[in-house]
Formats: sequence, structure tokens, C-alpha cells
Amino acid sequence: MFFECSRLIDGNQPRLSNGITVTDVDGDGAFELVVTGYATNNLVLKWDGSRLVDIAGPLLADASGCAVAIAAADVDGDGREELYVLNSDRASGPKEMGDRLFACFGKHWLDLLAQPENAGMANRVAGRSVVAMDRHGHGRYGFVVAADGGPFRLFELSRRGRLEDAAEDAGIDLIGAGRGLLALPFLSDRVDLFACNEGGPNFLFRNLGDGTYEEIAEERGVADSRFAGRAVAAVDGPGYGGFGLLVGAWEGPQRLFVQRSGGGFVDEADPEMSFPGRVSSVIAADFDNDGYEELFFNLHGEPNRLFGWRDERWQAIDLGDALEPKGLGTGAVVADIDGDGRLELLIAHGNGVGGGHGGGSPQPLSLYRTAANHNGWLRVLPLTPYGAPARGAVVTCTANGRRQVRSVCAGSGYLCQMEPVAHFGLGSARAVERLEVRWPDGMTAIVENPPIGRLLTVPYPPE
Ligand SMILES: [Ca+2]
Ligand SMILES: [Ca+2]
Ligand SMILES: [Ca+2]
Ligand SMILES: [Ca+2]
Repeated sequence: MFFECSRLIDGNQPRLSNGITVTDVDGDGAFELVVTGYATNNLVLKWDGSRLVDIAGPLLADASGCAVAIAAADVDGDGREELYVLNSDRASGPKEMGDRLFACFGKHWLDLLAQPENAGMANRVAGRSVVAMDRHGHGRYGFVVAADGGPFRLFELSRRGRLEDAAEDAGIDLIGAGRGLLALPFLSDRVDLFACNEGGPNFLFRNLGDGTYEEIAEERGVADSRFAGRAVAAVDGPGYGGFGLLVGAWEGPQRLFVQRSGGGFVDEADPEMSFPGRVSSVIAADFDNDGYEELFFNLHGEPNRLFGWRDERWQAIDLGDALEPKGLGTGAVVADIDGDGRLELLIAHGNGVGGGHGGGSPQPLSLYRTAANHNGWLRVLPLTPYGAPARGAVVTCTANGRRQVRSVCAGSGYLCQMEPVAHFGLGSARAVERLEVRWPDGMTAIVENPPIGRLLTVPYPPE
């Protein structure tokens, strides 16, 4: 499936990299890739038309940080995405180093967590993942931090412009060994939250409609109490009643939880897919634009794995160059970096968190593309009422009478956030009958017969 093109990354040195997000850092309307560094600098990789070049200034590079996870979202409703960077200088429990919440004013970035009005809000508990969550659906996001050894946290901006921890108010302030997080409307018509825990039951938080949550992992069949959950991605499988959950495990069985009518989940991973391994991240994306997602497992020190929907079932398929048998994978993202309508795959390696979890050693990033083909495609970018990417929105595409569903990523895999675009491969279809965009507040917009072969921006509907 994949061909290596890492040479397109300028100055790609061995380093301890962890999470990655895809967001417009410099405000020119095109997305950059932001790669965290553990005891090394963060990178802001910008596509200049032929290469990815680091444009991070000293503040965002934050070379003294121990960055693990990252997520972007518009916290203050100015239409630009802020960046939350989770630092973890140890594996669990209390930590020394606080997190960063970078916001851009004009051309200048500053760390909101370092401002006097937010003193006392520093996060001093180790953690792994962070996702953006618009729990009220009003277009202003909070960041959920999956803590390890302390309660989950939810950083939101109050009406007075101060950061506050709304986790207790939302009912998600549970204590676990938080790993991967996924936030999208997959249980209710508002943004719900799934959290993997390592060595304890997972959390499944259902939005009650008012931005508060009930935890229902056990009754829905995804608690998986003795499980080493690490990473999670939403899957649109043929015949699924809603988004499925692909859950990767660290030295445990992999799960493909498929949602049944009634809302319960059943694990449909066959022995080949569930085979234990050191999975660090998972991605569901249509890499070859045939109209069906592939399932990518990024492993740490073992060959990666890829499954495709072939002959009415999931089958292991050839990864090509992305096998990476010695890759110490940490995070991975998809984005169409060069704008040709096919997704690239960027894999981070290294780790180093507290020296645990298999340790790590510096490795360069790796970048993969796929071969050109004649399959059609359509990419959809819904915007919030403020003009920022509407992370957590859900887009349904109907082509040749068949429906596909994608979410606009608010955080998934492990430590990462994919590009905020609903990417549809169309196979041999040459037209799309209908697109439906559903925002986190339940607002919908229908686009009949949209043009294909392009990135379609869909603004929030006017009053
Ligand atoms: Ca940009
Ligand atoms: Ca903003
Ligand atoms: Ca595919
Ligand atoms: Ca591409």
C-alpha cells in the first residue's frame, strides 16, 4: 500500500517524537503538522510545495518540554485553533512540568497556562492523551486530558476569559490510567467520549444532551476490565449501526467493537486482527480511495499491520514500505499534505515517557504516500460558527446509493489528532448524490450533488 517519501521532510533527524496534530498554525488557510518532542523541540512542519519545512518559533518549539500528546481546537471562538501540549516528565502520578496551551493573537503566540490569571490551573498529574471536546455544541472547545494516577481534566475558557477545570461539572473527573481518547457523537447526538485505560476498565461517557456525562462502559460492553487499552479510532464498517471502535492494546488482544442496534458493542476482531502486540496507535482511513477504510496498527518495535475490507471481510493486506519492523512507533496521523486527494501517513517514533513502556530511542519521522489510481474522492471541511475546523462534526456521503460516514477528528489514535477533514474515497463513482454535515450541536446542512475531486468547505449554516 505505502511508498516511503520521508526524504520530503527537511532536516529529518533521529529524535524522541510522540503525538502529532494537523492544524493551521500560521493562519494561511493550509494545515501544518505539529510533532511533539520529548526533551527535544516540537516541530511545525509546513508544506512549501515540495518539502515539509519546520517553521516553529522558540515558544512553540519549547525545547525544554517533555511533550507527549497534542491537540488543536478553537477555545475562545476567534476562528483560530489553539494548541494544547501535554507534558509528562514521568509515567504516572504527580509530575513537575506543567502543560502548555498556546494561543495566537495577531502574529504572536503565548502560553495561556503561563498567564497570571490562570495561576493554579497548571496540570500537575502525568497523562497520555488530550482531545478537543465541544460538549455544549456552541463552537468553543475544551481540552480533555487523560490523566494517569489522578482525575481526568477538562480545560475550558470561562465567560470571564479564565481557564477552569470543568471535569467535575461535566461528570468525567474519574481516575484511571488514561491512554487513548476519542470524542465524537457516536452514542448520542452530542459529543460523547471514549477513554482507554491501561490495566483497568475503559470509560464510555455518554453526553446527556446538556454537556454532562454518564459513564456506561460496562452496560455497553466496552469496559474490558483486564485490558491493556492504548489507542482508539472510530471505524465506518459496512453494515455498522453507527461508528465502531477500533481499540489497540499494548501487549493484549486488539478489539473491533461494532455497535449493534440498541447501542451495545460486540467485539468482531477475528484471531488475525486481535493478535496481541505492542500497539501504540491505530488509524482508520481510506488510503486507496476505494470507498472503504483501511485499519492501520502502528506498533512499537514490531512490524506494523494493515487490514482492508476485501471480499466482505477484514483481511491483512500488504503495507509495503510502512511495515517498519524496527520502528519504535508512538503516534501516527493522516493528512493530504500535498493536496492531491490521497492521504499521506506520518509516523512518529521514540517515546521516552518516564523511561517505561518499552523505553525508546531516537528515530526520525517517516512519511508514506500511496500509488496514484483512478478512484474518485471528496474531502469535506465543516467550520464552526466562528470559522474554525468543526472537530467532532459528522459527515455522511452518499454515492452510488451507498453511504459512508466520517467524523472530523477531535483526537484519536494515541497522543494524536488527524487532519480536521472528512475524507471520502469514492472508488469508481463519478458523482456524489448527497452530503450531510451534522455539527456538534445537532445542526445539519445538506449539500446535493457536490462537485468531487476537491476540498469542500462547509460553513456553519446562517440563522
Ligand atoms: Ca498554515
Ligand atoms: Ca482561538
Ligand atoms: Ca480503502
Ligand atoms: Ca496526498
